[in-house]
Amino acid sequence: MNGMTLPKYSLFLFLLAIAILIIVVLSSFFAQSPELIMLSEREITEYEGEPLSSILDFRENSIRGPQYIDRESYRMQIGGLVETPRTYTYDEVLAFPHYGKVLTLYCVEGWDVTIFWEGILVSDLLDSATVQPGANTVVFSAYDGYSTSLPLDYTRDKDVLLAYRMNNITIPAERGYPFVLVAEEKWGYKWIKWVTTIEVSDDPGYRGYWEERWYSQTADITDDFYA
Ligand SMILES: Nc1nc2c(c(=O)[nH]1)N[C@H]1C(S)=C(S)[C@@H](COP(=O)(O)O)O[C@H]1N2
Ligand SMILES: [Mo]
Repeated sequence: MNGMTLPKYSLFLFLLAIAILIIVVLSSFFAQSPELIMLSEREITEYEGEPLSSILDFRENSIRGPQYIDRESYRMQIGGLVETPRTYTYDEVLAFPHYGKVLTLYCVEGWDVTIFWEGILVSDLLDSATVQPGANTVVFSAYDGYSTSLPLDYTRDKDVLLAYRMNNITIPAERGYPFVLVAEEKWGYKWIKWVTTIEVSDDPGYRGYWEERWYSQTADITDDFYA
C-alpha cells in the first residue's frame, strides 16, 4: 500500500513546488521596482536668502511668439571660425559641466526679473569645437529667426551660460526651451531664447534682430539701449 501512495504523494509535492516556483517567478517579474512618479516641479522663490522673481514675471514679447521645440529632433550647431564644427543633441549639450548663478534680466521696456539660472558654459561648447585664431565675435541664432552677437572675450570673461533650467525647473517653452543665453550685464534683447546655432566670427559688426533696428550693439545695461 505504501508503495502505491508514496509516488502519488511525492508527485503532488513536486507539482506544488513547481506551482510555487512559477508564482514566485511571475510575481517577482510583475513586482519589479515600482514605477517612478514625478511630482510636479516646483519653482523656488529665493536662493540663499536672495529673493527671486517668478518665471511668470516675464512679459512675452518675442518677435514671433513662443516656439515649441521638440527635444528629440533638437540640434545645437557650432560653426564658423572653428577647427571642428559640432552638432549636439539636447543630451549631449547637457553632458557638459553644469554651473549656476543668480542674475537679473533687464528688458528695455522697463521691467526686470531676477532668476536662478543653471546651464553650461558657452566657452566649454566653443572649446569643444576649437576656436580659430583671429576670431573675436560669437553670433547666436534661434529657432524663430532671431539673432544677436557678443564679443568672444565677454563670453569667456563673464562665464556666459546657456541655461537649461531657471528657478530649479526646466526652462518652459515660452521662456526659451531648450536653451537661453544668460547675457550678464546686457539688455534683455541679448538673452536669446531657443538658441540653435552658435557661429564664431571675426566680424564684431554683426548686428542681430534688434541691433539691426538700431538698438545698441554693446547693450550694456549701464548705457542707453537706443544708440
Ligand atoms: N529667440 C528670441 N529670443 C529672444 C527674444 C525674441 O524675440 N526671440 N526677445 C528678447 C527680449 S527683447 C527679451 S527682453 C528677452 C525676454 O523676453 P521674454 O519676456 O519674451 O521671455 O528675450 C530675448 N530673447
Ligand atoms: Mo526686451
